[in-house]
Amino acid sequence: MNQVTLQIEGMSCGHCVGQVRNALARLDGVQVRQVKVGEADLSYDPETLTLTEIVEAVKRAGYEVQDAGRAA
Ligand SMILES: [Cu+2]
Repeated sequence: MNQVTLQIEGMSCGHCVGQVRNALARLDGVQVRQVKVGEADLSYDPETLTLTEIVEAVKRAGYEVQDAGRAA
């Protein structure tokens, strides 16, 4: 599993957090670790899906990923 932290633009409240969490949790191969306003920590299986697909899922939920850096 790869760990990644997404910096997400457009989130402002608990509703946004729920939307992003749901969008991520629906993806096969993704384990959501923490979602807060502006940021999502997750693990994903690179053999199941790519980081690009994860970013696209966040976009479809209505938010922009500013940065998808590897977590330390
Ligand atoms: Cu909101």
